[in-house]
Amino acid sequence: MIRALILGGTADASLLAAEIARAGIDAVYSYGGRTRAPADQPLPTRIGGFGGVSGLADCIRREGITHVIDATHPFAAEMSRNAVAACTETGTPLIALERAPWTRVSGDNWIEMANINTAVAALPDAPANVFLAIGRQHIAPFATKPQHSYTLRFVDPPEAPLPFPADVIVSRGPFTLHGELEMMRTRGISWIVARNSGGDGARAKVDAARRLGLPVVMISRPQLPERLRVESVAEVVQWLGHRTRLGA
Ligand code: 3Y8
Ligand code: NAP
Repeated sequence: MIRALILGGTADASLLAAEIARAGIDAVYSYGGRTRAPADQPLPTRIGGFGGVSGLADCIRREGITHVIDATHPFAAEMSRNAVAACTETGTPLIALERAPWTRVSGDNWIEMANINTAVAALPDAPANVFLAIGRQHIAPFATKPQHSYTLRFVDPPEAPLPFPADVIVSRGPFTLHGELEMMRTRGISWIVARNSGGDGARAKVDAARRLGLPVVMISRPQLPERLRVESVAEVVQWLGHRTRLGA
């Protein structure tokens, strides 16, 4: 009897949850508890960390989980690493639902950097109008370049003082090309910093930057351990041994 644990928190994870609920597969959806009001899911939902690898392994045993689906974000590296370790420890089948990274197309002006710290170095010394589209958790390193005027975008209003003066847009996405063009034009944005999240929910800013001829500091994804990885909901549902209406 299948009982799946979905490590969620992304648009793809929501699509997967809908398909799993429709197929009548027994499953639990899991959020890390990063946002105040995460989207409702059509499955029993838990919110908050597990307590590391051992906490996740205990949850798998306690809940009688037979399959784990890592549908977290490509930058949720610690969760993904813990999932590999806990599933190895408990002998639980694991699959990752992970969208392909965005690839540069003609007209893109990307400066590809390995991580946030090197991304700061990629910004010019001369003052610029920088849109940091990387959320809330990893903005502190940009305090080392206070000459720029920064626009940030958070899911929830900031609770703590910001590490540097900045204008904060509060919006959870997904975002549209029209909305991104409007925002960048009215704010006179001249540089963008983004993570290569992939997927459609956040790529509008990359398309808008191309349209406006703006440079994008594109932060590459962290290295993750080897694990079974697919890019479609249908492949996950098939892996669970079910057929889907998605025609797979
Ligand atoms: C809590 C669940 C949906 C899902 C929306 C996707 C699309 C918008 C792109 C920009 C980039 C960013 C950020 C982003 C994207 C979708 C998707 C995606 C980027 C929610 C969600 C949770 C989170 C956590 C949050 C992080 C933050 C990152 C904002 C829900 C809305 C910047 C990643 O305040 C915080 O602590 C926020 C933390 C991790 C990165 C960061 O370091 O700040 N996502 N985002 C999940 C949980 O608790 O388990 O609230 O409903 C999900 C979505 N985020 O319904 O369509 O790709 O799936 N999320 C990045 O790409 O750099 C926004 O602004 O252009
Ligand atoms: P992370 O740094 O990889 O994980 C840090 C810790 O948060 C994990 O070790 C785990 O705590 C807990 N955690 C993370 N995701 C969880 C989940 N889905 N269910 C239960 N616990 C979870 O994670 P993150 O990058 O902060 O991402 C947190 C959530 O936001 C994830 O659901 C992710 O899909 C979503 N998200 C992240 C990004 C991003 O840019 N990182 C973008 C969009 C959505 P314990 O060790 O205590 O188990």
